[in-house]
Amino acid sequence: MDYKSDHEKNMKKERTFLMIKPEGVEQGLIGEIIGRFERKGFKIVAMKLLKISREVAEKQYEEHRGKDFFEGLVSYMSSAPTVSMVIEGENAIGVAREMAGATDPKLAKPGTIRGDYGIDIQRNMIHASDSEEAAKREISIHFPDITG
Ligand code: 3AN
Repeated sequence: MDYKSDHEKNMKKERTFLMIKPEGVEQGLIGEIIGRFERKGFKIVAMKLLKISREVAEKQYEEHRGKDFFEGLVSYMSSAPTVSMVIEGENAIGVAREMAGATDPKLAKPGTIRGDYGIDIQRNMIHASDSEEAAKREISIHFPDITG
């Protein structure tokens, strides 16, 4: 007999990958952004602040290779420090995407990170993995040594 409610059955403990983009670090919004995820109940399981290499930025955005914004995006993401982290919690992938908001800050709702702080479609403050597969792939790119 399964006594879980439908709501509970739809909950799934997940890990997702987040990155605070250069403008977030530059504007002193690291604490504000991380705080949102902590207050939502997510646990930070890995985190680092560094200027990523161009190679890592290319791997991160591999699916966009060939698009007109790819070159600008990888140059930008490897131009200044970013904060990479892995968070864990119920439905972390979908919830973090909702908290990030629409890709274009002009269209992102107030109350979302991009809606509140995003500057433009490239400088949209945060990256959040868009699927289970992407989360796995991105965690392994940025945290190859993660255990537990
Ligand atoms: P999301 O980050 O919301 O999943 P994607 O996967 O479509 O959005 O795009 C990845 C990243 O590429 C975005 N976060 C943004 O920084 C950048 N990007 C997307 N579309 C454009 C665009 N038209 N011009 C410049 N940068 C873009």
